[in-house]
Amino acid sequence: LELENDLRDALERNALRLHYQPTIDLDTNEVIGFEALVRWPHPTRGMINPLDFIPLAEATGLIVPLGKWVLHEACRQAVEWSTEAGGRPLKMSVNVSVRQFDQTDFAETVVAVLAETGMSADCLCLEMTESVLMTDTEANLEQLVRLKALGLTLAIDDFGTGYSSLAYLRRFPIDTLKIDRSFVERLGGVLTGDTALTDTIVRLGKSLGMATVAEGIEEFGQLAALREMGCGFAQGYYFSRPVPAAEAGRLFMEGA
Ligand code: G
Ligand code: G
Ligand code: MN
Ligand code: NA
Repeated sequence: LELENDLRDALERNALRLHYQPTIDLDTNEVIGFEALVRWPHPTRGMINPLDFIPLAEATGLIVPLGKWVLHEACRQAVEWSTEAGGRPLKMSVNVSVRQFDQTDFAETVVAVLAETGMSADCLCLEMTESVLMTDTEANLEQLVRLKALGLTLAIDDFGTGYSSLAYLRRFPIDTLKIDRSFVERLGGVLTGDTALTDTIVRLGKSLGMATVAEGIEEFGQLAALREMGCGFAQGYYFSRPVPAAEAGRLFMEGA
């Protein structure tokens, strides 16, 4: 309860921060954008990892205002960097919880944030886990269709770790598969199947006309294997950890 009050307080005092991890285009090797990842610098407990407060925020409903803050700040920052770079487009990815999708006015919230920040819809990607697709309700589908109609990119995060069937992939207007890092991790492995699963996901994405983003690349060998497979985009410590805004801005200006 104390942590819940602290989090509420941090949100009200604008004390949360975003870190940004670059997304690399594997064709050009350029930084084309970032994934925004929330951080909580706690006054006495130090930096609290999202894994230690997102579940609390979800359980208490705080994720709704918190998620809106993240969306707003990420869009505001994207517009600022893009403007500083002479209008070079920047793709910003934001993680969205099921609890946020469950809000009937979620699409309106997104529209409002785009208007407030001047962010172009086609520069924003919303990442959701397969759990959103597993909640196979009409309301959910309608929500995704409305978001898609705004011109946003919709991505499935941690793809391959949930239970979404291929049928769901056709039913929902998904643009991008983010290949979970557990698959990427095994790319250096020697066991049969270590590369086959990743290869299959990349092919699946291609055949459905979806972009593929590999997560968690840490070694050159993994990068080389993914390039060979034709994976389009990449993130991971090999390129950069999630970094504070000032550093991310420099990475974007340098382009690499
Ligand atoms: O940033 P890593 O640094 O530790 O993130 C851990 C987990 O927290 C990831 O699964 C990531 O998707 C999630 N996460 C990070 N930022 C956000 C956010 O703003 N909203 C939601 N819903 N999840 C987030
Ligand atoms: O679930 P999601 O993909 O949003 O989670 C992003 C999480 O993955 C963040 O915690 C981020 O710090 C972490 N991450 C990003 N790149 C790497 C990597 O190369 N290796 C590892 N181990 N974690 C990574
Ligand atoms: Mn993510
Ligand atoms: Na992920």
